[in-house]
Formats: sequence, structure tokens, C-alpha cells
Amino acid sequence: MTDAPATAFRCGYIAIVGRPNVGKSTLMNTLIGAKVSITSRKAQTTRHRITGIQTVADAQFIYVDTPGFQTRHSNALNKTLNKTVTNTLDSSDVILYLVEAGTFGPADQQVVDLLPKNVPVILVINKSDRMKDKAVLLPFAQQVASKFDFAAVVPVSAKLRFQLDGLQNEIKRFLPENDPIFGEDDITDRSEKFLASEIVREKLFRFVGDELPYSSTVLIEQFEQEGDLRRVFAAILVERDGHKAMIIGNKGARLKEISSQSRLDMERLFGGPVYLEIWVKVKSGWADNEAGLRAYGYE
Ligand SMILES: Nc1nc2c(ncn2[C@@H]2O[C@H](COP(=O)(O)OP(=O)(O)OP(=O)(O)O)[C@@H](O)[C@H]2O)c(=O)[nH]1
Ligand SMILES: [Mg+2]
Repeated sequence: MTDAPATAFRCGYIAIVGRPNVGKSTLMNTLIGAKVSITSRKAQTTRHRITGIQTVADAQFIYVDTPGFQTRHSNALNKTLNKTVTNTLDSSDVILYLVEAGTFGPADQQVVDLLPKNVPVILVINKSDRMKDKAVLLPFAQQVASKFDFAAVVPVSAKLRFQLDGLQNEIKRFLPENDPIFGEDDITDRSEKFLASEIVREKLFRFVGDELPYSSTVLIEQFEQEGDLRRVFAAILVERDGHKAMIIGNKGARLKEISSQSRLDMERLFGGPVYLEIWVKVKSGWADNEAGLRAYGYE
């Protein structure tokens, strides 16, 4: 009697792409069960390629969250963001192309136009919880499915964790047979310093008015660890004095809220106490200068 052949381990890179705000980062976080990528109600939250890793008995999923593909303004920052998307597409084993249930517009079509023909692309219809009338989901799925030769179509809800196992099974079918690339407990390839800057940036999206988060960035000037304690010194860079006043708020109240919420998130993610100081600095033109962008961590 011969033993049944053991199923080979599978491991590969899974790009998550789509127009801004379709739920790419939320989906990655729920798939891996940790919040490594920041999210918000506002479009254009993600600005970097961020890896989220999940290892199970027979596979390692290396998800790559990307910025929403920008079609509106073309400053140096947005060009950099779009290059991040196209570079990621070129180096993936599987692609998740996300749309929002019930919505397919020109910005979604532009991302379809970028999809390579030689990599399996799964159409993921997210926010399906928002579609009250389930009868419209099928015609919508058929409409989007007609735009490209998708390898599979999966409606999900990242928020309610609906159909995520089904999605993961589909992805696994397309992963190459490979040994794991990361350790089984790794959840990202990003440093704590990077994750700290992203957490502060998320709070800007949460607590500061509509336009300001787009014209600001966060720089970690010092990150030290002493035993369990992390000391983090962060600078929020803004374009104008008026922006600085808005972030600081009345008697410093808003900056205090941003700081304490950021500290709590860091303590949760790093699993230890954090001492955090945040300064707001005016640095005009930071988003439209390529050399400057590299200095601030934009690839
Ligand atoms: N109802 C519902 N809302 C969702 C779902 N997934 C994400 N959202 C919400 O959609 C908004 C955008 O989510 P993100 O994950 O930040 O979207 P994104 O595609 O990463 O956005 P960018 O990084 O800006 O391109 C947030 O308010 C999420 O809570 C879902 O399945 N259902
Ligand atoms: Mg995002």
C-alpha cells in the first residue's frame, strides 16, 4: 500500500487592487486577522504598498495592499501612488480586483485596463452587505465579469466577514507550490516605525476635516525601544500655518485626541506601552517634489 501523496505547500503574492475606497485595506486586515493597513471613510487613504501575511497548515498567503488607483489629480505624490499599483501587478501570482457592489464607473474601468493577461485575476465584489436587494447582485456580477477574463468571481463583505473562506479557497488554487517565504508568525514585512507613522496618519483621516489629510504626511523622527517601552517622536508635516492650527485645535484639544488614539492603537499592535510625542510642522510643497517624497518614505 502506498501513502497518499502529501499536498504540497503553496505560497505566493496576492495583489489587492481597485479604485479608491472600495475596501482593499479592510479586506486585507480581515483576511489576516490583524490591522496592518490603515482604513478610513475617505478615499485615497493608503499611500504605500503594504504586505499582510497569513500562514495556515498548507499555505502562506502574502497579500499586497495598494493605494487606490488615482485618476483625478496628477501631482508627484499621485504619480508615485499609481506606479506602486502597476509595479505590484507585475510581481504577483494572483490578483484580487475589487469593486463595490452595485457600482462600476470609469475609475473602476481604468484599473481593469491595467490588469495583466497572464496572471489569474479574481473579481471580488466587496460591500455586498450594502446591497439590500440580493436579486440585483447577479446581474451586477455578470456586468462586471464581462469586462475581463476573470479566473473567478466572489462576492464578499470584508466588514461582516462574509464569504472570506470561500475567497481564500479560490486564491489557494492559484498559488504556486512553494516553501513559505516568511516566518509563520509574521504578519507584515513593514517595520514598527513605519506602522507607527501610518497609525498617526489614520487619525488625521479620522479627526481632521476633509481636505487636510491629503496635504499632510507623517514622519517618525525617532523610534526607540527600551525593554518593553517604545518611545516614538512623530512630526506631522502640513502645507500651511492655517493647517497647523486646524490640527492642533482649540487649546490643543484635537492634537491631544490624535495623540491618545494613536498611542492606544500602537500599544495594541506592538503589545507593550508606548510613549508618544507629536509635533506639527509646516513644510510647504512636500507632496509635489519627488526627491522629498523619497525622503518621506514614498517609493
Ligand atoms: N458596508 C461595508 N463597508 C465596508 C466594507 N469594506 C470596507 N468598508 C468601508 O469602506 C471604507 C473604505 O475602506 P478602506 O479599506 O479604507 O478602502 P480602500 O480601498 O483601502 O481605500 P484607499 O486606500 O483609499 O484606496 C471604510 O469606511 C470601510 O469601513 C464592507 O464589506 N461593507
Ligand atoms: Mg486602502
